[in-house]
Parts: sequence; C-alpha cells; structure tokens
Amino acid sequence: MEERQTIAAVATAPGRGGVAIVRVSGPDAFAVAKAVAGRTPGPGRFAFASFRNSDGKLLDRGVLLCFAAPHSYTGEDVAELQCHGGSVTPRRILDACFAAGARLARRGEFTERAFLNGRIDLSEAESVIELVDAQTQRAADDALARLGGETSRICRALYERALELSSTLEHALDVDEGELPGGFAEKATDDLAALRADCAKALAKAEGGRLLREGALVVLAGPPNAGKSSLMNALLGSNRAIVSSTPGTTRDSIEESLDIGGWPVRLVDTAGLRDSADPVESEGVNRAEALAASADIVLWLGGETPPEELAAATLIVHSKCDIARGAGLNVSAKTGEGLDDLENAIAARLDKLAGRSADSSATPSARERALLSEAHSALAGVPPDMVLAANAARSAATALGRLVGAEYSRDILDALFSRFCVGK
Ligand SMILES: Nc1nc2c(ncn2[C@@H]2O[C@H](COP(=O)(O)OP(=O)(O)OP(=O)(O)O)[C@@H](O)[C@H]2O)c(=O)[nH]1
Ligand SMILES: [Mg+2]
Repeated sequence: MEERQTIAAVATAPGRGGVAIVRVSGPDAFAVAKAVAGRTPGPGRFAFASFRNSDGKLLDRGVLLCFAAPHSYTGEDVAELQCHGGSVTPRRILDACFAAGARLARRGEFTERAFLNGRIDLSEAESVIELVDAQTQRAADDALARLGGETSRICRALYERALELSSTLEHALDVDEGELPGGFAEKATDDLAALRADCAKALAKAEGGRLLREGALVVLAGPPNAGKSSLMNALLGSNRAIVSSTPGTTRDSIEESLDIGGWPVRLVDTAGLRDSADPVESEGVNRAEALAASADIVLWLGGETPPEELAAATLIVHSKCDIARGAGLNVSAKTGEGLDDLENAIAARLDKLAGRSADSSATPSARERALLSEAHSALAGVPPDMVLAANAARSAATALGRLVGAEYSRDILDALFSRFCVGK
C-alpha cells in the first residue's frame, strides 16, 4: 500500500461565493493547518485564524476546524480552512498548504480515503457523487438513503449469505458424502434458489434507479398539427419549440429536461407522424418513430387508438380541449387546463415503472445492478449436485463481494472516483 501523503484541495465550487473551504487530510494535516493559520484548535473544535503564506503575508482571516482521526470524513486527521470565496483567496491558501507540505488531492481522493479507511463502503461512496449530481429532490432523497447505508445493508446481507453457502459447500466437497446429513444437497440448492430470488428483488429496484439517474424519456408523438410543440412549450413554461398552423412544422426532435413530480424527465417534441414526400420531413418522422419506440412514456396526441407497438407506453392526451373535448386526458396548451393532471399522470406512471410506493427506498446503481445480475445468473437453475452448487455459490459470492467492495482493485476505484470532483 502506498504511503499516505497529506492531501489538500478547495472543496467548494470555483468562482464567486461568500465562503470557500480548503480541506486538508492526512498525517500532517494539523501541522499544515498550523503553518498556515498559526495555531490549531483542539479536535472537534474551531478557531478564528489569520491565514498567511510562508513569508508571513496575510492572505485572509477566517475559521479553522480540526477533526482528529478516526472521527472525520476521511478517517484521517482533517483540517478545514474556511476563507472568503472567489478566484484568488482559496487558491492562495491552497498554495500555502502546498508550501507547508501537502500535495493536491486527486479527484474523489478524500472520499476514496474514507472508503479505504472503512468509514464508508463502495455503495455509500457512489451515493456521495449521486447526491452532488442530483437534479431533483427525489434523486437527492434516493442518494441520501444510499448514503445512510440502505443499499449496503441489503447487498451486504446477500454477500454474507453467498459467502456462507460457498464455504459450507466447499467444506462438504472435502468430506465423504456418507458423513453429510440427509438431504444436504437438496437443502443447498433450495438455499441457492432463495438467495437468487432475493438478488432478483434487489434488482427490481434498479429500474427506479435508472429513471432517477438518467431521467425518464417522455416523448410527444402524434399526427402533424396535433399541438405537440404547443404542449411541449406549455409544460416547459417557455417558447422553446416553433408552433404554427402549418402541418409539418417540427422536423428535428427537440429535447429539454424538467422535473415532473420529483422525477427527472427528458421531454422530447417530435415531427408529426405522416407519409411525406419531403426527405427532410420523412427523416424527422423516422426519428420520431424511433424515439417513441424507446420512450418510457409516449404522450400520444393522435386520438384513442395509438399505434399498437407504442400502446404499452402510451398516455392518451386529448389536446386543444378548449375547442373540443375527447377521450383521455383533456389538456389545453392555450388555457393551461389539464396541465397539472397531465403532470400527475406522468409522475404516477413513472412511480409504477419504478415499481415502488411513496416510501422511497434506495435503489442500486448501474454498477451494482450489473454485479447483482451477475450473481443472479450464476445462481440460475443449479441442480442438486455438490460440485455445481459450490461453483455457483462461489461465483455469486465473488460478484457480490465486488459489489460491496469486499474485493476491489485499483481499476475499480479509479473508475468510480474519477467521476468525482477535486476536493470531494
Ligand atoms: N385552441 C388551441 N389551439 C392550439 C392548442 N395547441 C396548439 N394549438 C394550435 O394548433 C396548431 C398546431 O400546433 P403545434 O403545437 O405547432 O402542433 P404540432 O403537433 O407540433 O405540429 P407539427 O410540428 O406540425 O407536427 C397551432 O396553430 C397552434 O396554435 C390549444 O391548446 N388550443
Ligand atoms: Mg411541432
């Protein structure tokens, strides 16, 4: 293992801001802080301080906080120097920390150390970046539940069961079959099947995770002049798409992000569906069809009978209800009638897709989903044969071990922590 150096970085976002924080972590964190601030408060305390460079020049007056190992974010000694924000001061204080012996932290290195020091596991580390990246309240709540260890507890329990099954079976392979209790192999297969069912349960939650992290694809589709672009604009509350009474106005699809009932949504306006001799328009129609086919929800503005292949994803919307009413959700882009109902219907459909109720629980990430499904497939259809059962249990334990971070490699850590910013 590499010698742990003392690292430092500006932890707050760059640019103008009232306060910035320079974070220092490692064996010399307090010595570095003392060199810059002239003094250090006791652990868990703060002190007002004048921050100076190595020549004694005043850089700022601020606050210094010290957290002693292991009771800190990283599990090491940590000092936080709070100064005024902006582009100059935090940088000068950071430079003073370098002069006092710290080096610049890599992306995510503080959180990586928290993981390596056993403060958090991989799932919790991942949720830190998800919390920082969250675009909607629901995504933030989800990340927070993961950070609180909800997903970790579920996955760790699965891992421990797989490990125990694996070692029981390995052991059974070493003894005479006559010495094993009756029905041993059958019981082992049942246990493996039960473990597989619980992996499937955890996986079922992953769909909600995908929607939260990538956003749900919601596509406006229907014939020309149905009012798709008008509805797009009404939902966005801005004149994003061109609206006109000429059929075939929209050619290229137009995508915008918005928050609907806490779900991050990618709303797409498309070309009106019709046969057209114009090659540009028919390319638009092709794109519209492809988008609708891959949508989580299609808002269909073309009457009661949407194309069969879209039916499962369709919400039927009767537009222009200020002129005439019809089947489905009655909505008017002109008067705003029915827009709230439409948003509620979209959110309810996404709740259903995510397979969860209002009492939100944390969802596995893409990385966790892949490893859960690896464990799930390893446990598929295992016959009551000891060697095969032992192999299956071992493969499942390996995948789940990688999931919880019981087994990890430099590559895994680099892939995960490179998504972080410097200072986190
Ligand atoms: N009265 C009324 N007119 C509407 C409403 N929504 C759209 N329109 C009108 O219907 C016409 C077509 O609207 P668009 O939003 O451009 O329709 P579109 O489905 O995007 O049409 P294409 O892009 O050609 O496929 C325009 O003249 C709009 O002003 C509505 O809610 N009420
Ligand atoms: Mg349009």
